[in-house]
Amino acid sequence: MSDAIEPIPSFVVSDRNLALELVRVTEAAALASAHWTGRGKKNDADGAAVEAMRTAFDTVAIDGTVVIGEGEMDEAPMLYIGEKVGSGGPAMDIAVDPLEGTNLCAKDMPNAITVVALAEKGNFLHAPDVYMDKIIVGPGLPEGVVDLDSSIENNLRNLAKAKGKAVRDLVLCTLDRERHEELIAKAREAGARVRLLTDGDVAGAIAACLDTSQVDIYAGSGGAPEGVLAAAAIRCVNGQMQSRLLFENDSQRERAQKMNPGKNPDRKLGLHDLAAGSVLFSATGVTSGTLLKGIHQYPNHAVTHSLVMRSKSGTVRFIEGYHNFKTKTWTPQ
Ligand code: VTB
Repeated sequence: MSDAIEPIPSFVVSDRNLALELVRVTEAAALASAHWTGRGKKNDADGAAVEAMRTAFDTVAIDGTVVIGEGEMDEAPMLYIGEKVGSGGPAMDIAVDPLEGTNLCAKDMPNAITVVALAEKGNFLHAPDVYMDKIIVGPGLPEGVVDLDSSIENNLRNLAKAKGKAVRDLVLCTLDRERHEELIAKAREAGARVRLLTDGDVAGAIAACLDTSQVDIYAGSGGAPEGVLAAAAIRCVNGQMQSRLLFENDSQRERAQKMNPGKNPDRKLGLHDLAAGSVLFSATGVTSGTLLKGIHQYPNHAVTHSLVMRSKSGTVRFIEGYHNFKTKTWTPQ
């Protein structure tokens, strides 16, 4: 019998290491955009995050393709859909939102985060920049306890029963938008509390899966690309999500069809339709919120707070980073 130690399969190694590499990517974007916190300039904040994230990707050992990014090649200079990133390695698809909540950062309001998710090639929905109807609950509940096509009253009733609570003890989270007036009114009429977000439905969706946030359910429509990022996170914590793309006209529907040939663009999408296979997720706080603390700035250093997760192991890590401005290099080495 040989004494040789069984080698760990290469994907497991790269997968584990990549999770930590990804934190550096979201940290870099958060540190760059934090310079613009509260300065009322959302485009500058976003631009700084995009550039820092793009640069940070240069040192990540993957052969990455952006599938959820800053837009089409002709509308975004960096991190556009189809752009190749990484220094070489396994073929991976990348979903990014370099600054989720540009307004939140510009106005120094809670919940601005930087976000990256990674999947093996072909495992993220190619989501066009349209709205997506979403419903999300956390782990440990019977499959299908809530349904996108059910009324909010029914969903709240079923969820309360499954959680052994009364509907009045439930918190529903949604974006504060006119289009959600009916949803909000009906949820309140049914007895639930409603937590309203001005922006940032990725953080809102994840909140529904974490006990600490005191959110029981996320519902409503937000960006479809944000839906894919949320799905990657929800896969890692074993929550439930159902969604559907919402089209305002035929050309939006045709675009979705072109991006996902052979698939009905109006179909109900389960969690695995959005993010399948093994996925990794990382987010870093820019401004403090329910999910993460924001960047804390000091004269010679800054502190970052990040959340890193892997679907394969289900491990959730909260990572606090101390960044020394005297020794830190801002270019990849
Ligand atoms: C959400 C939210 C984003 O857009 O997706 C939302 O997560 C949806 O669009 O932070 P509307 O603002 O049109 O409702 C943001 O608020 C901004 O991208």
